[in-house]
Amino acid sequence: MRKKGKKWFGLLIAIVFLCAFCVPVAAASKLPRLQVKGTQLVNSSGKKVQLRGISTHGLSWYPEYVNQSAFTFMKKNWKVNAVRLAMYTAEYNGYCTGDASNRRKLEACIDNGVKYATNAGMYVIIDWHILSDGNPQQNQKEALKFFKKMAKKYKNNTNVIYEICNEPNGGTSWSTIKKYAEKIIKGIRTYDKKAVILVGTPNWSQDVDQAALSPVSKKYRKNVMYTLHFYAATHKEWLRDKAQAALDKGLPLFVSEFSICDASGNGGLDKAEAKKWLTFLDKNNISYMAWSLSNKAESSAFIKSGCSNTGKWSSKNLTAAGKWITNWYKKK
Ligand code: IDC
Repeated sequence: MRKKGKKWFGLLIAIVFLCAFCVPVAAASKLPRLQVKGTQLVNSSGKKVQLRGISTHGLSWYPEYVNQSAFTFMKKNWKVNAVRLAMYTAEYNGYCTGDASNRRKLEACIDNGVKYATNAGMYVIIDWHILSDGNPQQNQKEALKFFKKMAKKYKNNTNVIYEICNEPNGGTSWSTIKKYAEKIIKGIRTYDKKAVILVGTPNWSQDVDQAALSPVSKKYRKNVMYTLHFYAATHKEWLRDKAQAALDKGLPLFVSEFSICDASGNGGLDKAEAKKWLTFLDKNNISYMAWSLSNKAESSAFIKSGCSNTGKWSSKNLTAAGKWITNWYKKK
């Protein structure tokens, strides 16, 4: 009898241990891991994948849009399959300019964003949103620390993508960006060997042709894509020509931010040019993320400034850009 009791006790202990170590803390993503093959984003069985989604505005400005109801709604009703979490580094309570409690708030917002995207069945981009800090080396130490922390935390989340510098500008050269990128990629790969990493390009992520002449070194090239940003009322055929030149050289591109107004994020919409852009991107199976999920009084915002809903929007709640872009998404 005593022997039998010991056996059951042993089994119980084993089960408790197994549960403690095997049950994940948050729901794991069921989405397949993505990888980069040539210029293409593909899933684990090599099938082409195109992400079409929406970027938040700055997480410090509009954290209220990071909620489960909003993310599930966008997936179901707008047919998007990805969301980008834009965390400014310098502007308005930026990660590198705000205090420690602000950092904790931003990291909590990212944790929640990843969780909500996972529950909704979407891919999620963690965006280090440099802007007035146009040279990414300015906050390289913080960036490295941040991305190592993220990579350690999310290495098993098959739906997480890292965007390491939104828009280098102010004359920052590709060779400077490339040096920064290699450092950060190395840091991420210490923990996360597989996730897709997006690298910004010179001149507000427009000069992809320069990156194409000298991509990051072979050692760091796996599952890396380069970002191209456009605002349809400002950036036209000449920027698509740069994109085509980069593609011709074999550079994998990802449009992690675009809108159909002008580059200020405001002004009139150019729907004809927007149609040309998105047709070009669809033809080349390039992923794209629209700016922005907010109700700021500017034409790039999806939600009307008078609307306080932070989810379950009706079409009456959407701005002209919000309507046009969600209609485009829904058509596919
Ligand atoms: C803009 C926002 C605006 C905010 C400003 C901060 O729309 O509300 O006050 O940033 O400087 C980008 C940037 C993106 C810009 C956007 C529009 O990545 O941060 O957002 N834009 O100017 N690149 C081209 C355009």
